[in-house]
Amino acid sequence: LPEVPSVRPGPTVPVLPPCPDSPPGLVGRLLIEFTSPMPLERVQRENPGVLLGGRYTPPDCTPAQTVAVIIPFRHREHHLRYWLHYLHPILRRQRLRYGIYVINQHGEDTFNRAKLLNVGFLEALKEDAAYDCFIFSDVDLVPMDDRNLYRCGDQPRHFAIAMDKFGFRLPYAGYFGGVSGLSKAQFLRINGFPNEYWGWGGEDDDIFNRLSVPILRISLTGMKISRPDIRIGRYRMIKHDRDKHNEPNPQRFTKIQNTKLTMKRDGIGSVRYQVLEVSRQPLFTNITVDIGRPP
Ligand code: UDH
Repeated sequence: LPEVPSVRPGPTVPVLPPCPDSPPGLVGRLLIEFTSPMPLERVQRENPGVLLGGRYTPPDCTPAQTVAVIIPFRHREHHLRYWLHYLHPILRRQRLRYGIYVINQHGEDTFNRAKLLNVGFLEALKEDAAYDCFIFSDVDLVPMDDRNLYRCGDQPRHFAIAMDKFGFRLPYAGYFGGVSGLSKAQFLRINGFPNEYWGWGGEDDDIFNRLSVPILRISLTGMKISRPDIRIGRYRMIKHDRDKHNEPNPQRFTKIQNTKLTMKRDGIGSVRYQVLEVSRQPLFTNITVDIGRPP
């Protein structure tokens, strides 16, 4: 018979109850504005419970998931301050165990949002293998309702469905931009995101296509995107001009026709990059990365 390991009596650790499905203490609709200046010191002062690197664990319950929030980034420090100011209290009220990862593209070559998101997925997992839910958020999008819960479900989730700039509607049925969430398993099932969309546009449609293609040839097991109620999935976008080095990508229209073919070779399995710096700030982890340039 195998030997039964002896259990040493240790100090008793109080076991917290599971966090409730509907967190108490949510406030619903929020007032969001981007006019008053937002010093980082103020945001830090307002969020003493957030640990170095932007990590947080609810003190009173055990969450079912561990959520990594991944933000594609370059030269948007003033947006990030508003984002942190609004999102930390919201995520806390939502009783999430989470970490914030700002994936900062090094240099001035063409921006590549989806590749940065792939990097964020891998780097967050390197830091904490417990992450099982990934929320991908643009830095300029703030939810107007804290009932829009930043967690993963049995289907991929699109959160930013009613943005002010689109008249609080989906711009088109297959829109998957702005803020989305996938479990680790859902993300891996579609080989992550494309690495080959340089410049603005198309990468979110490619992700939508990846999620929508049948997974098995014989049956329609493509995933079905889940969305919040249109009254709850409302967002304010911080107004800005087009960034330098993120011009609309003229190849995007033809590329999104070919997702079914390209997704097998282009994705999380083929992403190449070099991390230049990981810096744990009080409210987020900054990862500066060289992701190369368009061919
Ligand atoms: N991003 C950066 N830096 C950049 C480019 C993009 O951080 O230089 C990130 C950021 O998280 C941003 C996201 O990528 O929220 C998406 O890029 P975007 O904000 O440029 O895309 P969006 O569709 O705007 O929101 C397009 C330009 C609209 C110009 C309209 C002028 N009236």
